Amino acid sequence: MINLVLFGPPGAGKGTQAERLTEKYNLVHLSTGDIFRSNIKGGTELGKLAQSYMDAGNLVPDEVTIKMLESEVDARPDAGGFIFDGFPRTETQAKALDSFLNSKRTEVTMMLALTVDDEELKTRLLKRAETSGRADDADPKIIENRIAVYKKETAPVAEYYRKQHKLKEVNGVGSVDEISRRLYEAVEDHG
Ligand code: B4P
Repeated sequence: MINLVLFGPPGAGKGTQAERLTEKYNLVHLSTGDIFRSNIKGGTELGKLAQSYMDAGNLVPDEVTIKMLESEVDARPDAGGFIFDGFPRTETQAKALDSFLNSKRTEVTMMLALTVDDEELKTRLLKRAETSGRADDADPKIIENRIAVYKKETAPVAEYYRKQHKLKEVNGVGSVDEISRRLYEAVEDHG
């Protein structure tokens, strides 16, 4: 079983690359951002709770996010492996994921961390705002906040996996195909 954590700042291309990795390695793709957005669209209680955090560019509280992720994993007992896209985003989430997967006698295989500079992130997100309809993409101040939250709360998660010798950093600047190739190499290098 292979379980990949796809990591990186907002707009690094996690969603874009997760689709390709999912297909290539026959994994189940779980994007916490997508799950929250579909709950917002469906008007569920979870969506109502998540919306104010997301629109402001803040993280949804750990307790809610962890519970949601675990029930998504539990709903797919036949999965051959997962790609966690946008999760974990805090050290508390990372620890919860470890103990949850351990209880299922599996573990995170590796974290693939996309590195992209701040200017490129802002350009990509503002461009996406033209078509995404996402409030968190449209306002440069909210984008700044998302990047700041990433640096303060999320970036330390990479160190958590580095200590476990599971961190692979991949240059996230270039064409989508080039980046996919770098990611496949990183996965296959692991053996
Ligand atoms: P996410 O949905 O995870 O979104 P993201 O950080 O915006 O984006 P991603 O990196 O996937 O970008 P994409 O591929 O689309 O999170 C949104 C919010 O949800 C968070 O702020 C938070 O509030 C909440 N949330 C989610 N998970 C949570 C958690 N675990 N805990 C708490 N809260 C959580 O790429 C961006 C753009 O770049 C696209 O337009 C794409 O076309 C373009 N692009 C991609 N690759 C490119 C390339 N190589 N070159 C040029 N452009 C490229």
